[in-house]
Amino acid sequence: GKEKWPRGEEKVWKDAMRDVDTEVTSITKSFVNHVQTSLARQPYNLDNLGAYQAAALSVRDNLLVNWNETALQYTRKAPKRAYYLSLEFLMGRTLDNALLNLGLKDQYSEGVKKLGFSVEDILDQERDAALGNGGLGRLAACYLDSSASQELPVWGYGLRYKYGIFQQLISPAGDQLEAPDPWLDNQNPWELPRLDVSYEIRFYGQAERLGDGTPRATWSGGQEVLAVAYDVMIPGCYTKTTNNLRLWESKPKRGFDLNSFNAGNYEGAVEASNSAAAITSVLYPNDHTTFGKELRLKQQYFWTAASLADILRRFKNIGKPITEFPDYVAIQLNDTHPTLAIPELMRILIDEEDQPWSTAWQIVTNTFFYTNHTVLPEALEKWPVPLMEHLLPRHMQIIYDINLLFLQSVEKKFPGDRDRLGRMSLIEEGFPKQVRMAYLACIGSRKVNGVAELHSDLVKTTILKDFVEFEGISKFGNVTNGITPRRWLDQCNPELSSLISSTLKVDKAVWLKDLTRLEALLPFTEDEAFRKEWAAIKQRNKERLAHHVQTTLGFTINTNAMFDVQIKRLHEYKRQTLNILGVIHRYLTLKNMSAAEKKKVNPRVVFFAGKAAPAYYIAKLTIRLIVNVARIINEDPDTKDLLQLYFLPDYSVSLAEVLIPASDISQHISTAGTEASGTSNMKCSLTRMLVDGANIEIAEEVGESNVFFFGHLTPAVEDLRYQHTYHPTPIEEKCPALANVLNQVSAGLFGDAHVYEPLLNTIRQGDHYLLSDDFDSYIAALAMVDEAYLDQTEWVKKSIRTTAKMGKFSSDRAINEYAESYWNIEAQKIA
Ligand code: CJB
Repeated sequence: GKEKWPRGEEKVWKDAMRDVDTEVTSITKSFVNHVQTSLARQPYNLDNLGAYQAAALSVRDNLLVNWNETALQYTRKAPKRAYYLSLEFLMGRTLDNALLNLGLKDQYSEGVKKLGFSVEDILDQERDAALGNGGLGRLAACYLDSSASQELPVWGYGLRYKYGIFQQLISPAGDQLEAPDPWLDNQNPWELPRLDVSYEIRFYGQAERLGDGTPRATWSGGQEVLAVAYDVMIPGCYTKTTNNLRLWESKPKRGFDLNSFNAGNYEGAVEASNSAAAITSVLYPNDHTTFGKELRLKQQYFWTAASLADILRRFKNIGKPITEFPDYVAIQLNDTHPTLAIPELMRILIDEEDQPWSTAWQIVTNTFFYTNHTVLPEALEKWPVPLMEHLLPRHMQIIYDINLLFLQSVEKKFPGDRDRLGRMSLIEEGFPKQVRMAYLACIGSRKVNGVAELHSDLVKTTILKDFVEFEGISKFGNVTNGITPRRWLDQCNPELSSLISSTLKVDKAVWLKDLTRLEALLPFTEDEAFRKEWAAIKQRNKERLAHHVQTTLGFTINTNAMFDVQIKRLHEYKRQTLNILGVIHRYLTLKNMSAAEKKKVNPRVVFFAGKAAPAYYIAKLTIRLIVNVARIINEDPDTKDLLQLYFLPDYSVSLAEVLIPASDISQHISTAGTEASGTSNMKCSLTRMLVDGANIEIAEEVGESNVFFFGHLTPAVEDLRYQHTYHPTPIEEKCPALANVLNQVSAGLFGDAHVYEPLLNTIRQGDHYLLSDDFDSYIAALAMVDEAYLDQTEWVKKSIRTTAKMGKFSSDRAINEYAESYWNIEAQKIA
């Protein structure tokens, strides 16, 4: 039938349009006003997308008032500020988060309902801002939320990629396919273009030392492009503080080369313009890998140079001498991606501000802070010297100068230790020579930290060991990661949030900003009514996920089963392969069970979600195996009531928001010592895991009885790898259960007999990630989980206890540690 227009109550529409003084709220008026003016749409036939845009613009008006107020006060009071430089910000959606932080969700829900819309449908129209790959990018987003919520003067700086992380599709054969993510196609109401804020950024050209006894040089020629600012509002939770995330877009300095055009060369005329625009066109979809790609290096310089120019301009407005720069500015380097900021600030101070070398170095090393996010060797950035010399000739000179002085001081402290000099040099010998960015970030920073206790210890004892010996231990610290409880509890699990508020009799405005308050839930583990409600909410969240999967993928999920999730980037070190081989083991075991035995089995649904880097062949093969195992076992009448398996395509922040509240157990099963921290382990309330990353600290907090450990520990890893290389034991002998699973896959139980050999061979030969060492203990841990789940009362108690003790893992705690121990900045009350 025909839809009724207008939707909702006609009188409300009319009153709002006429702007007469009725009960129509200001929210309704501003919504309708945006429909008519900003969107130029007929109010009477507005669709959900239009309604989303109108709601977003109306909420944005609220944010802008606070955002201006915040900026004004920062300018007036000129407190020390911190800047978070990250090549990735995995923001997800904004509208729901903004409504909750502003405390306006109920009013908006009510308002749009009268106009004929449901707030859920409207929220669902928003596309994720997916300007990141995984944990590192999501951490940056959580830190922005916490900075604003803790009223700290922190801005983010990043790139405005036209295409975010690719959309993941699964082919009929089970392979990952990548499609572009044109997230800006529907316009983005959350950004403000600042065409007035732009900087010229140079590449290539010639650098010439003045040779006048100063360290100065000139840098000229080459290519110049423009960096244009786009600002994204970052609202704090129940506070006026609304910070800024400034994203740079590249543009040609001159849109069009008129000379070429007049000479009949149209292509030449647009070429320069295209190559400038290409710099911010796409997010590199790699995780934990480095590629020596010129365009990636261009991105890094473009972004750090624009951000520094902007920061410097703001500092100069205060009117203080340049030597006081570190008293007003702290810059956090999120991994090594922004390390070029170090030679860039040196260049500005020396060539443009005419500072002596030692003063410049003093300023630099008091301004920057460096966070390392991984000790995996393949992830440590190195740039070929010839590429650097070509693209950034002046910076390469400066890096050589930094290195010379640095090695001289090492030689002074450790006279004659040639090996040490070679190990510590910023330049790695070889063909070609390469610049070691982690070392440059380390020596150019005031402090260096890892992201969990275990990981920070590894940083100090492995990759930066020589630097600890040279610079002293006090420069090296730890800030254990955290997650924002606003998005990962209040927003994605609203029923649990209100149960907590009503049980604690504390407003969420309080406990959401001091998550240690959750400890007061502990006594309620003994309250049966509370436990029932807790379990009922979990059940409804499982049904919500099942509904989502049903409507998007057409699968029917057994919601009476335990939901077991592994949701993260696909990587060999994260061992999704161990998980899928464990699922196959379970399947084979079930196939051999009698009907009576099966009665005692607890049904389980295993979910995988995550993207693989497009060029990561083994990771993609793992996805293919998961998809094809799912096809067989979900159709097998012998087992399908007891075991289901799903690979949910296109993992994203928004999908995580549905998956996480529905999970009974989550898997964090990386090889010991390889996962720096992990953050999904903090998002899922009950976790099973290995002694790795932040999991140890989680177990310390929540108690070992509430987690499931298995496998070898970090100190054993090196020895085991040595054994694999020099005294390998055949898998048949070492781990018959695993050998059997591998053989079944090889034999074609899941089709494509030959296809999986390269994946299986990573285990049969070398087994760098120690699957064969940990498999038996992993299976035993899974059995313990089954056992524990049978006692539902105890299980729910575990879940409550775990949640109650997760306070430490709020990103508010983490950001306050950075603010106090690193940046030395203070909260600013915005009146
Ligand atoms: N991480 O997401 C990435 N990408 C990298 O290239 C290197 C590390 C992750 O960073 C997270 C935030 O610190 C950590 O929780 C996670 O363990 C690490 O793999």
